[in-house]
Amino acid sequence: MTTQKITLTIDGMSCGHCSTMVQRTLDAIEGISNVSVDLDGKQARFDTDTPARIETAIQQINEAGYTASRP
Ligand SMILES: [Cu+2]
Repeated sequence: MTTQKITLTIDGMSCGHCSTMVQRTLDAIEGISNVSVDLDGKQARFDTDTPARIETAIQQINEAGYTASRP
């Protein structure tokens, strides 16, 4: 399988706590690796070789109280 580098736009993060929450949410999803969250840039990046995990990531971030979308 091919590893894809994914970038999501994350709205609603206002402090380090928020970016930590998004980081932990993504780290907890199986099939996602190399997570990094950019608070100022309003972005989260990760690698996955399972395209379905992108939707999982968006859903979990939204459930955590932020708004994720693909740019
Ligand atoms: Cu916050």
